[in-house]
Amino acid sequence: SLELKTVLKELIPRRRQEILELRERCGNIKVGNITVGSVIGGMRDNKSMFWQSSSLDPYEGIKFQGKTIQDCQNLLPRDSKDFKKKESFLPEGMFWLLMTGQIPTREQIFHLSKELGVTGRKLPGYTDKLMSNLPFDVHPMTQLAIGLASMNTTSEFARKYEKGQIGKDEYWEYVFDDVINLIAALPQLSGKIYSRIAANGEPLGEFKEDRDWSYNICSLLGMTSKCSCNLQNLTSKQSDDFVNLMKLYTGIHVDHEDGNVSAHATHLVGSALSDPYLSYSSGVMGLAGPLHGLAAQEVVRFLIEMNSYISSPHNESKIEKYVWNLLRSKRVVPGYGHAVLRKTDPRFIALLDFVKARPEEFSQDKNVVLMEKLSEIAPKVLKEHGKCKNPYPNVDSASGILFYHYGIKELLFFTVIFACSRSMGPLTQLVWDRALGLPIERPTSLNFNSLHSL
Ligand code: CMX
Repeated sequence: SLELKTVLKELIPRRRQEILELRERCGNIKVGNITVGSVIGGMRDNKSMFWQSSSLDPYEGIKFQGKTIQDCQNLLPRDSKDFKKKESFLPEGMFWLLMTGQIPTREQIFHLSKELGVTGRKLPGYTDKLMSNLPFDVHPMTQLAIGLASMNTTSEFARKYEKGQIGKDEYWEYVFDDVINLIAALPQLSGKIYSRIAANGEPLGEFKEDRDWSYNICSLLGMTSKCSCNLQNLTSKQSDDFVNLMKLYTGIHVDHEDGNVSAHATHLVGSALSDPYLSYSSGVMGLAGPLHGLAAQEVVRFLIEMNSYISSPHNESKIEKYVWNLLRSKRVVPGYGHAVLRKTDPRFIALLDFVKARPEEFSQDKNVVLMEKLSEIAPKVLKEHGKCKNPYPNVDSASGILFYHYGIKELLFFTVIFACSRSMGPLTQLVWDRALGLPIERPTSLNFNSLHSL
C-alpha cells in the first residue's frame, strides 16, 4: 500500500503477538544488574527501556532499524533519480523506515510527502495567534514547545479518549494521526519562529504543498532560490545545496535510541497517555538543555573564537597549542567525545562528506576549514591528554557551522531545526508504545536510608 497507516495496520498484529510471547516466555529473565553507581549516576548502563526504531553501537554508531547511515544513503529514495547529483535521501523515507523497519519505494515516499504537504499547509489558527502574541525575544525552543503544546487542542487522540470513544487497541490509530499532523506542522512552526527572530515576524518564504518536508523547512526560512526575500543573498546553487544539507541534517538526526533526554522525555510523558503534542513538547524542552541539543552552537562560538586567535585555520601548531590551553584550563573541547560512541560519529562523517563534495563553496570559509583541520588535530591531543574515552568528533562538531556558513547566524535557532528532525524517532516510538499497549512508566526510587541499608 502507498499509505503508511495501512502498512502499519498489517504489521501491528504480528508485533503484538511477539510482545505477548516475550512477556510470557522471558518475563522473568534478568537483563542486567543495576548498581548504586547507576542509581546516583544518571542511570548509566541501565538497560531498561524498549526502543525499536534505532540502536547505538559504540563502534558502528547509530543504526536505524539495523541500517547504518551509509546503508540509508544507499537504500532510501531520493528526490531525484540522478545519483550523480549526490542528493541525500528524503527524511520521509527515514520516517517510513523507523516506523515499519522496511525500505519504502519512491511512490510510497512521494505519497507520504504529499500527505505531510497537504496536512502541514496551515498552522491551527489558535496556535498561530498564540505564537504571534509571544514577545519576540522568547527563546526559540520555548516558542516551539509552546506552539507544539498548544496544538493539543487539535488532538484527535485526546478528544476521542476524553469522550470514551476508543478502546485500547485503537489508541495507536489516533496517536498516529496526531503524529502525522505534528510532523507536518513543523516546517510552519519553525518558519514562524525564525521569521520572528530574524525578520520581526515578516514571512520569509512560502509553504509549497507539492514539495517535500525538508524543502518546506528551507522555504519558510527564506533559504530557497524561489524565496522572494532571499535574506542571505544566496546564489541559486547555494540555495540548492542548502536544501540538500537540510535533507541530510534532518535525515540523520531523527533518532538516537531512547537513552537521550528528548526521546526518553517524550516516551515517559506519552506513557501517561498525554497526547503526542504534549509528549513531544516535553521532549523539546529537554532538547533545549545545554548538555543535550545545544552543543552545535557551542562549537560555532568555539571555532570563531579560535580563528580570531590563530590567525589562519591552516596553522596546525597554533591549533594544537589552543586545544592544549583549553584542556589545561579544565574546559572541554566542544564537538568531541561521546557518552556511548567510541569512534568518529558517522553523522559527522556524513556532514564532512557534504563539505568535501563542495570544495568551491567551503575552501574560503575559515570556520569550516578549521572544523575540518581540527578533526585531524584534536583527536591526537585528546588521546595524549588521556582523559576522555572517545577523542573523536561527534556530529555537533560540523552541523552548526554549516548552517552558519549559509547565513543562519541566530545560534539559538539551530536546536529548533534539530527538534524538527528529532520528532521522527520519538514519535515513531510513541505510536508503537500505544500499538503494543505499553503501560505507564513507574520506576521506584531509593533514598539515602535505603541505599545505605543495601
Ligand atoms: N574535551 C575534554 N575533556 C573531555 C571531553 C572533551 N571533548 N570529553 C570528555 N572529556 C573528559 C570528561 O570531562 C571527563 O573528565 P572528568 O573525569 O574530569 O570528569 C573525562 O573526559 C571522561 O569523560 P567521558 O567518559 O569520556 O565522557 P562522558 O560520557 O562523561 O561525557 C560528553 C560525554 C559528550 C558530555 C563529553 O565528551 C563532552 O563534554 N564533550 C564535549 C561537548 C559535546 O561535544 N557534546 C555533544 C555530545 C553529542 C551527543 O551527545 O550526541
